Amino acid sequence: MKKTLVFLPVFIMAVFTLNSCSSNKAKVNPNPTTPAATVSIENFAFSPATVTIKAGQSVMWTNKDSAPHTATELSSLFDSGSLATNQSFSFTFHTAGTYTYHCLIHSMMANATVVVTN
Ligand SMILES: [Cu+2]
Repeated sequence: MKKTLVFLPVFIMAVFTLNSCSSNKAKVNPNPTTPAATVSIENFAFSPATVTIKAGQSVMWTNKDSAPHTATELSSLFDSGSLATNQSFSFTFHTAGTYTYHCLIHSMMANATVVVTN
């Protein structure tokens, strides 16, 4: 008997939490699905090897090779995982800086960078 009464206040709290979250969203990028820069992974290279964006914008990588590749930041800030042919990966950068990344599968695919400015 007592157990059923416990769940009601929890349910009411959950509804209130959901409502208060949706009304107070920070809008950094009004359309995060549109990347500010795109990088092709082609012929075992990142092209272009350096892209420059602003904080809050995103970069999209697309693998154009038949071999799988990754786009992996050196300290694992982002990691696409293994991308098959024509698969894409996007990442949004919130902090200015220079981010160096490589492909985990092919060691010669190194020293590509994303430059994020304020
Ligand atoms: Cu690779």
